Amino acid sequence: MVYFGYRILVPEPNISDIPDLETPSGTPVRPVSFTVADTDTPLLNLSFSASSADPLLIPVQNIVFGGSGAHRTLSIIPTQGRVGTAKITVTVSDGVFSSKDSFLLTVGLAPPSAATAPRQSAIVEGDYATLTLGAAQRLQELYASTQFPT
Ligand SMILES: [Ca+2]
Repeated sequence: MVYFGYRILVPEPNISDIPDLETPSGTPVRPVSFTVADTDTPLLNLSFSASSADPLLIPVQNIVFGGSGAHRTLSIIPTQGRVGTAKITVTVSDGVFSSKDSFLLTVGLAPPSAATAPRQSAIVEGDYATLTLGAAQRLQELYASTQFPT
């Protein structure tokens, strides 16, 4: 018995290189632009997916695609309070063939921000006040001033 096989040549979609990215903890990555191309599939029919090597740092549902046609964007929101580096892989599929591009996303410490002063009405003489420091992401206690004018 002879089997005849044939192969339909469908070129795979192409995705441009996405560079490694960096963002402070809990801060959305500014939308990254990339381009796609396909010689035989309408760009409208391309589908996108992403995977994260560290789903705790970068949950897959926090990777959102935007744009249209050849020009697409990628928005990523890291988990609040987590730092580290995750390999993100973006896959573009035309329904038959697919292409991937991977990059590293580094989530660093949040930039220093002004301490949030407690409401004055909450401070009692001789009592403790709590300040939230954005940079350290932790609570620090300060002794409330008892230097009242006499
Ligand atoms: Ca194609």
